[in-house]
Amino acid sequence: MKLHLYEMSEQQNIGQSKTASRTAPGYPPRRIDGPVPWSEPHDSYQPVSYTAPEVLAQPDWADSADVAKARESRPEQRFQSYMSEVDQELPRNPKGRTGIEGRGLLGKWGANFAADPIVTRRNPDSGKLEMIAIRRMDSGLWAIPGGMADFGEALSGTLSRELAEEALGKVSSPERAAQLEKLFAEKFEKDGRLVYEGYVDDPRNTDNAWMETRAVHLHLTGEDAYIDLQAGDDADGAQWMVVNQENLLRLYASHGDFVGKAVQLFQEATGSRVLVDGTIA
Ligand code: RP5
Repeated sequence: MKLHLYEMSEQQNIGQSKTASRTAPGYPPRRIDGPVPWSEPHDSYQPVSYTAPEVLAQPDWADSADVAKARESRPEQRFQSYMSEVDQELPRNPKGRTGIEGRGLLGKWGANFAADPIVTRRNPDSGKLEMIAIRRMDSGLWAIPGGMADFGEALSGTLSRELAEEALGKVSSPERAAQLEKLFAEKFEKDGRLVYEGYVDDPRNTDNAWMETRAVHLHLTGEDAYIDLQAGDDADGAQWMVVNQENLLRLYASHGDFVGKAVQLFQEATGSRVLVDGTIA
């Protein structure tokens, strides 16, 4: 019996799956395979402290090194999150210990917010489900073309901007990319479906700074499904990638889980089945 695609990942708890790569560039060794829930006793836990020099230089996307000052700069002087209440003194990773304290490469204390556009099509020749994927320069891993966002910000514009920058050639063909960005903003607004909101098991996460995202699915049909992809600034590859089990397991961070969830909802909405090799039956 052929298993349906989503059955491969539905038992996984999103945000808790172990990623292939736990190390971000420049990070010291973590010594634990986290996140390990805080509720599990660990008497000798000694995280290594690391905040990247580019974060400490405090560019406009980064907080002050003084966590109290960072909190004061937030709306209502509170750290925000799509998950549980954040500890207001020193934000603490809601999934547990990571082996590193400080902020690593992440600019914000607490949650660092992103938006992830999951754009799919049915390949007219192969009949398989495909998604827009980019290869990240930091890890060399294929990923959803997501990017940083503000907490709670309107998503359509952010999703289409990230897509244009990373996969539609905003730098190499700016006029074409601008048209597509507008088109996608309208499509996300009308047909985008929020499939996930919360923690990302990102290799940059630390005990005090972590990624959270909102992932939105958009399925393209007709002429829109033939869009050519061009890698942008932060990517050295862009492709229509077959949504099969092997590819999902290799995606960056929790991205395979997000796509699995999008596939599940797609199946429910259309009454179709997506098989393990990506075929839409
Ligand atoms: C991941 O990092 C998110 O899911 C999103 O895809 C991405 C945002 O970070 P950058 O691509 O801007 O580095 O955690």
